[in-house]
Amino acid sequence: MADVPRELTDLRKLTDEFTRFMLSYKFGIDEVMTKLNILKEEFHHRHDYSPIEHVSSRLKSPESIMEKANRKGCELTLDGIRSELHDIAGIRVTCSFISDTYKVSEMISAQQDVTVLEVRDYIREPKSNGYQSLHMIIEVPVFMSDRVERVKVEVQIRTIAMDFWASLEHKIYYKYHRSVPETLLDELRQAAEAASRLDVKMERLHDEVVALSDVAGADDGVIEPAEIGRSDLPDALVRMLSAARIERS
Ligand code: 0O2
Repeated sequence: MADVPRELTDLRKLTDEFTRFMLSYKFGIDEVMTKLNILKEEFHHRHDYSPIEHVSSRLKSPESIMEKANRKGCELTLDGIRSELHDIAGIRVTCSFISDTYKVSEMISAQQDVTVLEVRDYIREPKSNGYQSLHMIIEVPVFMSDRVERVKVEVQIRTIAMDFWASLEHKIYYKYHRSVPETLLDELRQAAEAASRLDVKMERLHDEVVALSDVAGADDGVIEPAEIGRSDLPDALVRMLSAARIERS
C-alpha cells in the first residue's frame, strides 16, 4: 500500500478526535433525555399529571462552537473548549406552571449520577430584556467502550409562556442582526411582563381547580384507550343497559 502523506494522517486523526468529542455530547444528551422521559412517564403514572410538558434537545454545530469559543476568548483546544463552553449539549424542558420548573430542577438534582455545576435562575431574576428561564449546567457520566467521560449538559427549564416569548425574541434578534430597534425592545419587555402575569394567573386558577376536584372527585370526561374494559361501569349505565336488554327480550 502506498504511503499516506503525513498531513492526511494528521487530518484523519483530528477528524476522529473531533467526532469523538461531538459524540460524547450527543451521548450526554441521550442520557439526560432518557432521564427526563422516565421522570415524565413515572410522574404521570403516580400522580396522573406531569410537571414536564415537552422535552427537546439540540447539539451546537462546529461553526457555532468555534464562534462562541472565539467570542469567549477560550483556549482553542478540545480541552479548552470542553472546560469553557457549557452549552454544546442543550436540553429544553417546557412546563405548564412556574412551580413545575422548580419541581423538574429538583428531580434532576436529586439523581445520584448527576452533578449540578451551576444554576442560573432567570425566573426569579429575569434578564433586563425580559428573558425568563431556569438554567442548569449539569454533568453526567457517559459510559464508552474504553472509558467513562463526564459530559456537561445545559438544561433550560421554562413555562410554555416563557418559551413562546424566548422563541420570538430569538427570531427578532437574528432578523435584526442583533441590533433590535429600541421600540421593539420595549414591546418585547412589555410582552415578557404580560407572559409573566399570565403564568402567575394560570397557576392560581389551576390550584383553585385542583382544590375543587379534590373535594368533588371530579371526572375529566376522558378515558385512556388502555383503560377500556379495565374499570367498573357506572351503576346508572349498568341499569340502563340491563333495562334495555329486558325490554328487547
Ligand atoms: P443558542 O442558539 O440557544 O445556543 P455562558 O455560556 O455562561 O458563557 P451565556 O451563553 O450568555 O454565557 O449563558 P446564558 O445567559 O445562561 O445563556 C445560555 C443560553 O440561554 C443561550 O444560548 C440561549 O439559548 C438562552 N438565552 C440566554 N439569554 C437569552 C435571551 O435573552 N433570549 C433568548 N431567546 N435566549 C436566551 P446561546 O448559545 O446564546 O444561543
